[in-house]
Amino acid sequence: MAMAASLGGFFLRLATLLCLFQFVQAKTVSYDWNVTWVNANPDGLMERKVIGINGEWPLPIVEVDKGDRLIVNVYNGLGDKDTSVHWHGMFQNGTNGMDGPSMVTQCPIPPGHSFTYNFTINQNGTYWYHCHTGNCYPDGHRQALIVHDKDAYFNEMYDKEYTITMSDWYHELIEDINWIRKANPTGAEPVPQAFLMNDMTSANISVKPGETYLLRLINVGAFVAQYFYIEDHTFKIVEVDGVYTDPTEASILYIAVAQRYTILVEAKNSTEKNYPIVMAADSQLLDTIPSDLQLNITSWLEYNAEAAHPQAVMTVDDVSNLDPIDDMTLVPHDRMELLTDPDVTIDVTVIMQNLGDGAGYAFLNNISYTMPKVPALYTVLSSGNYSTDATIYGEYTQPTVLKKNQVVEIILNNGDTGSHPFHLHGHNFQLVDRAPGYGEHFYDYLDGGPVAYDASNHGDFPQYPMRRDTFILPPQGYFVIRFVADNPGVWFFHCHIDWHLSQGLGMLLIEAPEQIQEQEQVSSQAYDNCRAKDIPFEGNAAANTKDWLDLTGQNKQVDWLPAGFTTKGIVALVFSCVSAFLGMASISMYGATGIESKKVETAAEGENSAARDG
Ligand SMILES: *[C@@H]1O[C@H](CO)[C@@H](O)[C@H](O)[C@H]1NC(C)=O
Ligand SMILES: *[C@@H]1O[C@H](CO)[C@@H](O)[C@H](O)[C@H]1NC(C)=O
Ligand SMILES: *[C@@H]1O[C@H](CO)[C@@H](O)[C@H](O)[C@H]1NC(C)=O
Ligand SMILES: *[C@@H]1O[C@H](CO)[C@@H](O)[C@H](O)[C@H]1NC(C)=O
Ligand SMILES: *[C@@H]1O[C@H](CO)[C@@H](O)[C@H](O)[C@H]1NC(C)=O
Ligand SMILES: *[C@@H]1O[C@H](CO)[C@@H](O)[C@H](O)[C@H]1NC(C)=O
Ligand SMILES: *[C@@H]1O[C@H](CO)[C@@H](O)[C@H](O)[C@H]1NC(C)=O
Ligand SMILES: *[C@@H]1O[C@H](CO)[C@@H](O)[C@H](O)[C@H]1NC(C)=O
Ligand SMILES: *[C@@H]1O[C@H](CO)[C@@H](O)[C@H](O)[C@H]1NC(C)=O
Ligand SMILES: [Cu+2]
Repeated sequence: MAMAASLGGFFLRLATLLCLFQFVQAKTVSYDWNVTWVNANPDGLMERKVIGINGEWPLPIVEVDKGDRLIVNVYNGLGDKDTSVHWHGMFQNGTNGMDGPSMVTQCPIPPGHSFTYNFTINQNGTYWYHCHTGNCYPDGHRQALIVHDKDAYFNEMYDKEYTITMSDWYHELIEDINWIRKANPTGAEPVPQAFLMNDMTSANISVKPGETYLLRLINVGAFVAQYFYIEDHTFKIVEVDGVYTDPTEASILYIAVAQRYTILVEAKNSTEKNYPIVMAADSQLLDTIPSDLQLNITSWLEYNAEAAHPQAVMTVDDVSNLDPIDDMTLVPHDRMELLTDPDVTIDVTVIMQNLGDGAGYAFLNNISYTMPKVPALYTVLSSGNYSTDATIYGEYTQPTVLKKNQVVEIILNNGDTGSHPFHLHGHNFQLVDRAPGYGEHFYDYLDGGPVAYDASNHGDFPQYPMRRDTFILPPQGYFVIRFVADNPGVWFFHCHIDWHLSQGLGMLLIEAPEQIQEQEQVSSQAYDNCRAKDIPFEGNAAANTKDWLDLTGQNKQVDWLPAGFTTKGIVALVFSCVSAFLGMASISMYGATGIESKKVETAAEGENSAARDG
């Protein structure tokens, strides 16, 4: 929106220092952010407390040029909540400690404390920033981050650009949505009360006849994927998650939370009409659809402010019958070739299950991610020559240690009937394989059982696989991705549906820990935040600095149901008792499946649910 232009009031200070580095002009963009509660009523249905910056909400869009240094001094003025900021899609190459996820690369910023994010940006395209401490961004702490590139191949192809965010919206504060509990054994996700475009229920995107517009589309929601189209207009995709694509014609997109698409739209030559820009929620994701929930949002390509602003005519059924473009068919403009066969393969399966407290949790294999007692980056930095031993990062972060420059393949199978947009920090990755097909085939495997990837029997991989940082795992299907471990750091791989992350759907990659030790510097301010919360910043996942391999006292997931399960048992359950699984698993059913029982582990101290994702 002309939002970018109206940002002036949103921050206390924007200092712009110009310096000349060789032949490249790079500058430093600095912000002071005071993060506080403010009130907002974006859907016109209910005013509520939201997380604002410098007294304002919607939050400021961050705009930088490629090569710039971004310095954001974040002060936590919330009073009652911890915070931290993740710069989604930024590689943080050499600055792992600036990545933002609490208990992965830093301690949370406690109320009354600050953390200065400081990193250079050598990437281009459309990104976003959001809080990454427990469930915090659905309370409004998320916004676009745009990296302009004076060399972009499509710069000459448009006249003006707009940023369009899409989001689901909840009326309750996240802390009041107590949903991981026995009374919700299926783990049904909270259903939003509204959907927003640019933090409003409709927006007017003003266009002039004959001109071409660059629209940067970002789903900053917590849960729900959105279909996007503009009536009577097609468009060209030119960028996906920071990766330029060959211009690719499309008429509808399916955008999961955390994904971005940048498109070129050519305006018509006449100003007679305004055209609906439609964002329609994928209602298949919703457990229930309240009758008063408006599933779609109409904004307008506004050619003529005086003319009518008609509502979209297509129904949600029509929309879901349309065939959004399959991101695997896109071609990266830089023609990076398929990486060679992997040096390391990580093969994990998404499972939703109940634990002993009767609540629904999420697992990769048999582990529901539970945050360590020491932020994993600080474990790397304090562990000396133990850093390459995955044991020290704890059992419940499911760590994999990678060696520098290994080709890594992740095979992700879905034993669950929901789709999961998975995000990897620190990289984008090649989209090597996925099933079932996209668009109208997306839900195909729901009719049968989960289908696991078979490395000895798959279709051809693309020669120039598309790359992105958030990729959708289809219901009961799989995907295969590859990347090179050329970015030393502790990187979180997790489902970006915030509800699923808090159920434990994530794991850690510890990439080139020896190089992390060589290059990473942590500020005293960062350690002060740990001290203020009594969080240890040395030691293994159990904060043991004496015996690095002794994890006694580590944070653990809630105990299994009394019968207990082994990985083998769960996978067998998922892949053989599918119809029962589809029926969504009553607790008594587990007892009846005759799975070998396993010794129940001793209860973890403290509150497990509070220890989940930091
Ligand atoms: C942050 O904002 C709050 C509320 O306006 C104010 O009380 C506080 O002094 C501010 N703190 C800083 C460091 O700017
Ligand atoms: C940001 O990082 C650079 C490089 O490490 C350093 O020179 C600079 O002092 C830092 N600035 C702030 C405000 O921390
Ligand atoms: C868009 O334009 C219509 C017609 O002028 C107006 O009623 C509506 O308030 C505008 N919406 C916004 C968000 O400005
Ligand atoms: C970033 O921009 C440069 C220059 O325009 C381009 O060559 C490069 O391919 C872009 N990066 C990606 C990942 O698309
Ligand atoms: C608008 O008119 C120009 C010049 O006649 C033409 O090149 C262009 O294709 C037209 N645009 C559309 C969207 O019809
Ligand atoms: C939007 O939702 C309304 C009901 O909420 C429905 O009448 C209308 O057909 C829908 N439009 C689209 C484009 O899905
Ligand atoms: C790590 O280094 C210590 C001394 O610095 C040495 O005693 C120990 O054997 C080394 N451990 C490994 C696993 O190399
Ligand atoms: C990180 O930087 C190194 C050079 O310092 C480069 O080789 C590597 O490709 C970069 N990785 C990423 C993901 O940007
Ligand atoms: C998960 O399964 C592995 C392999 O069977 C086992 O070693 C590990 O203890 C299990 N972890 C949990 C948390 O049950
Ligand atoms: Cu998920």
